[in-house]
Amino acid sequence: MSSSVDPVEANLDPVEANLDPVEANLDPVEANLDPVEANLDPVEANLDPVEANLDPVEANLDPVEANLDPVEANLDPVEANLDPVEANLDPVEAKEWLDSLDAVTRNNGDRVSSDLIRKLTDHARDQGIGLPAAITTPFKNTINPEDERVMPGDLFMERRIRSLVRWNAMAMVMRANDNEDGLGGHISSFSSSATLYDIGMNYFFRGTANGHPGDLVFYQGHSAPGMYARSYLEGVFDESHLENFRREVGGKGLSSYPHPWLMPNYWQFPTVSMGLGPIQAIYQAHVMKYQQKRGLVDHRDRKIWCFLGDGECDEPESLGAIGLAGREGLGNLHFVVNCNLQRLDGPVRGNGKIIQELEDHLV
Ligand SMILES: Cc1ncc(C[n+]2csc(CCOP(=O)(O)OP(=O)(O)O)c2C)c(N)n1
Repeated sequence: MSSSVDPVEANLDPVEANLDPVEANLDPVEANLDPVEANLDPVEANLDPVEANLDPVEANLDPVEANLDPVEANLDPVEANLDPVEANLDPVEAKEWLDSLDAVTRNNGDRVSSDLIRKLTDHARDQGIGLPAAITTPFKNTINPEDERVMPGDLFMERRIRSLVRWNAMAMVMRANDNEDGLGGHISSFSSSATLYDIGMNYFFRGTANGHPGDLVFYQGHSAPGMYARSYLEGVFDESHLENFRREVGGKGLSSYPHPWLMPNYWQFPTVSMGLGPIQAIYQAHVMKYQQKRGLVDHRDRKIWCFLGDGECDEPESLGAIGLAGREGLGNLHFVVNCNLQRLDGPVRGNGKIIQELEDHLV
């Protein structure tokens, strides 16, 4: 059919009229045309790029949204924002493994699941399969609730004593700061470790009474105010000692930090230069074990406790000799790390996970 009439004006179907829909300015979707042939951007045309058979990279689509397997789409998993491990796994197979593990946990508990993973790991290692570095304990609570013992003491009285200790430590430091400009001293290290020390004092540390040689404790240097406040309640110090915090030179005062030269009858070890405590504790434990094994000194079941800060762990001395403790199996040594996530100059390892990172070194 030939006609001098414009089919659009004449309101004719352009397809029937055999017109190019692009020239006729028609929506190619309505005109039922292949957008690729019509040379249209499939995103504008609102077409599924998979149906339109377009390369999602050219179409500038997120392959995850386009529901494409990034491996097939030949994308860099990092650019595609995919976990590279997942990008390497068959998702169906991976899900089957995860479902199996969930079933074991549901039916037999966390511990059996954990043992199973350990067995699997040992098996893989025997086969020479490379494994990622492992974090091995559920740090939120390393003692399973069913294994927890009931605390034997009077918890309410212990809490009351702890509150008095905290209060006195705070008052002593604040007064020292008030009374003399630039004297310094702070309370935050002890604030975050008061309960740790309290549990140690009440249940674990042994003195020399009853003929026991006594445990050895390396206190975190900046937590000294808490130790003084407790000793005040025990009657070791009177108020004038607390009034002279950080002014021990005249005789009746308390040194800023632990040091046996400054307070010979009180402190056993110097600790405040960060890293000093932990490295001394490791070698102390090493020498004591050596003496014990050779029958030179009977230390019985003496323990060495080392309290340190999470920021302090960045000092090379802190963990530099920790391999020695592992190799020699120094079971007489306990590290207690006060992970309060802060240090004087900012957060501890800003974007890191300090508890897991330290666990990796220490467990
Ligand atoms: C070798 C050394 N460098 C610097 C200092 C100064 N300093 C005192 S406390 C502190 C940060 C301590 O942080 P952390 O170990 O996390 O203990 P917190 O007080 O947070 O419990 C620094 C850098 C120091 N005491 N020793």
